[in-house]
Amino acid sequence: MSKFSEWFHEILEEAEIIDTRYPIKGMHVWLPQGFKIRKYTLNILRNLLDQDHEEVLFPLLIPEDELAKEAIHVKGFEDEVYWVTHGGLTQLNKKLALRPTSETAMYPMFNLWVRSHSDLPLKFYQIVNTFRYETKHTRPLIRVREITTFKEAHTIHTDSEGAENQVKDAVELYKSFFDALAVPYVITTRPEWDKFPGADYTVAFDTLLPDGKTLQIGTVHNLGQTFAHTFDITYETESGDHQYVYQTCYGLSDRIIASVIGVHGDESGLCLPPRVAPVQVVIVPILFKEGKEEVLDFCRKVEKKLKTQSMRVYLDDRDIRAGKKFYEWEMRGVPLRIEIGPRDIKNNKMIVVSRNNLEKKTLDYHEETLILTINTLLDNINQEMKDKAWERLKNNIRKVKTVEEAQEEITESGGIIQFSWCGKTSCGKDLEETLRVDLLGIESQVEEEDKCINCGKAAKKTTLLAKTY
Ligand code: PR8
Repeated sequence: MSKFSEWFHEILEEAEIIDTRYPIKGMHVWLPQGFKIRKYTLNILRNLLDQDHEEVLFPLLIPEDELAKEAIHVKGFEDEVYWVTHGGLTQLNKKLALRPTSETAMYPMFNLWVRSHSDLPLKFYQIVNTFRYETKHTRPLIRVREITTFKEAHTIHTDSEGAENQVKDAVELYKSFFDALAVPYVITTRPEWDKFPGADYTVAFDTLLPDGKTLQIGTVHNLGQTFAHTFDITYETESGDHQYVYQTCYGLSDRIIASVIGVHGDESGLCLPPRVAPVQVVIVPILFKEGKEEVLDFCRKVEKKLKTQSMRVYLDDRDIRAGKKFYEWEMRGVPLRIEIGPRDIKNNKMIVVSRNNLEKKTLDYHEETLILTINTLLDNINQEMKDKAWERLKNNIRKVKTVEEAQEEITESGGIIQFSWCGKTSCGKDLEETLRVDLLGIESQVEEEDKCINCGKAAKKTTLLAKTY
């Protein structure tokens, strides 16, 4: 197990995010602290989606014949489906699948819902659990068999341009979402052999974890008309013809939480972006025998004041050493700590410590401007976390000109390798095998003509590869 992997498992336990002792492999329990981080993360996501999507909720079970209808899709998932075969002691006539994703649950209903061009576009999403019998090594939040936080959006359009534009919109939406979490990413079009089963193409977001491996944290799929044909989803055009729709879908999972934890954490533990931290500000009174009540009263006043702005504040007045409290709140990733002692009250001062860099500052205390001061500090923390994470990602993308160079970089530094590729499947797969990595995909068109690092033929694409989770 790598050092990061160990750190990750330990912090999930120590910060009470997930309990991994549930007796089914790949299925875990969200603990209250983890559940809160998840809730605030989903609040950001819902706010973004609700601007032009409708939230819905479909059943968990999918009849076998519906799941089997779309041949390419079912082929992609056949090894991963859990089946319900019995109701009590009675064997079911028709097996029921636990959704691995909900295309085949939703699209038979879309067949009933979509009538006229004037109904379109339609944009739905749901946040549900899905089940995938993963055979690769499972890891909490990263590769699970019950994905507890599966956000899936599904859209329907009259023409291919509509679907194409929706892919771009979804990419923008995910950018805003990951920016709010201060999580950096690379965006690529996945190679043919790694696209979503049934999609025309797949665009993916990957982030880099501290051990130099990338984690796919979001995907956007252009489904074209494949599912529309399979599920006979048509609309009446203005002139009265019937046309098949165009569709997209895009998904996120528990990995969004894994990325927040993995990207920002450090040797002191979690480091949470203010917007998703269950406690954003902790107040620690510095108590001496004398003047104890006065300090506590003052701290309560500060707590009350900050709470009026619905800031998530906690006054830690437990009767234990302040140092122990600092250690604990740092481990839990609370973005800002305020320390107030008797001398500070006398001098109209307070000490603030930012979790992201553990820097300590003494500030003037003014009741009127307290909220503004704290909000500014939280905003700065978010920005600093974002800058630092982006810098680390950028510093770990290395351009190579030869396969040997790629090999060297991957072995010595890990991270993401940028190179030129002719675009042929055979060359791409060759590289994956030789280097024991995954091709993340095509980043952009190379401006100048270049040569494929594998076959030496003309290359029109810059591509990224990495060791992946
Ligand atoms: C779709 N259909 O399903 P996708 N554990 C954690 N995260 C996972 C796992 C797992 N076992 N498997 C996949 N993910 C489309 C889009 C509806 C919505 C993550 O797409 O199969 C992937 O990293 O690409 C991906 O980002 C997301 O779930 C969506 O899965």
